[in-house]
Amino acid sequence: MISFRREKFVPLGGPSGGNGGRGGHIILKATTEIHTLYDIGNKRIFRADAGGPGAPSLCTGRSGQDVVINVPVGTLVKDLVTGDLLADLKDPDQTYMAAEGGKGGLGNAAFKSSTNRAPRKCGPGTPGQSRKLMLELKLVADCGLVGFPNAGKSSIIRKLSSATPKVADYPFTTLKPVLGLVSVAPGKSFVLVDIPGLIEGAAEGKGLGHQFLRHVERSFCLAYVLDSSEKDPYGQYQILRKEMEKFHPLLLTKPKLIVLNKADLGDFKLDKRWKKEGCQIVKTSAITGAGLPDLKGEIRALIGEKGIRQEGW
Ligand SMILES: Nc1nc2c(ncn2[C@@H]2O[C@H](COP(=O)(O)OP(=O)(O)OP(=O)(O)O)[C@@H](O)[C@H]2O)c(=O)[nH]1
Ligand SMILES: [Mg+2]
Repeated sequence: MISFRREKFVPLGGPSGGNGGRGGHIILKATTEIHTLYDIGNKRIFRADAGGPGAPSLCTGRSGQDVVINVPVGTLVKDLVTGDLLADLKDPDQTYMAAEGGKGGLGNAAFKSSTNRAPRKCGPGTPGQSRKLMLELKLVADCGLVGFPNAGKSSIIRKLSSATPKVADYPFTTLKPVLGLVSVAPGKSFVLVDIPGLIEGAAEGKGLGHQFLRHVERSFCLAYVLDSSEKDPYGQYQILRKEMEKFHPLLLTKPKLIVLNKADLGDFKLDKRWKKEGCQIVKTSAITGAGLPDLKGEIRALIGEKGIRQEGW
């Protein structure tokens, strides 16, 4: 704004044009209230308001309203063009400045100097930032349930937590990951994640592929859920491990637990190879509930007291 103070009894009042306000920022904020990026996917362009113009009497323009985009905890922010990782929003309430609003221009009062006491110029504001970002969600759970389709992963998470993923007797019932909060003591809990089933060749795109494994990448430990009524659960376990290794070898180094589910379908002899490999085994039945308290206890022990979350997470 270019303006001059004009007032009775104040001759040569001097410049009084205020600066413009800054443009609104676009801010990403991690929240525990949502668990998917679906809503954000529907709206692809986010725009914040421009700042207001400066006004006479040294009034600065109003700032543009910031746009805060809520994203689930565990969202990675990447540059769409280069693919560089810009931020990892893994803590609740963590924020990332996705695009900064432009600065307001200077009013003529800002140009006042001892040699130019009546400047008739003002400065332009700067344009706001515009960026193309890619958001990727990697859920943050303490323990991931992995296994072949139909092994009973969803049935187990239903029994242990209040999550209610669909359970059915056909493969690939679960199509997207489901989080479940398992309480272990008053005010204390851990988070389980149920991901779609894996099959041999998932790394090459068979079944639902293996991209869901990224959701267990950050899990502290893994529970391999196997159908104990199948011919060779140990062989299945080896196949699973191979597929997981193809996704990321570090997955194999996570603390683990073997869950032989569907124990109600008959007594089975435990394969000696489990013992040889030193695998920790829990027999469960998601139908009768047998072994589930043990499973909960074992997962809790794997995670350790430090990893157990206080309520309010
Ligand atoms: N008898 C018996 N049946 C079970 C048990 N656990 C699960 N089932 C049944 O097995 C079928 C598959 O269970 P789900 O929980 O959907 O299996 P899932 O591993 O989540 O399968 P996907 O989502 O397809 O990967 C359902 O018909 C369940 O009722 C169990 O302990 N005993
Ligand atoms: Mg399932």
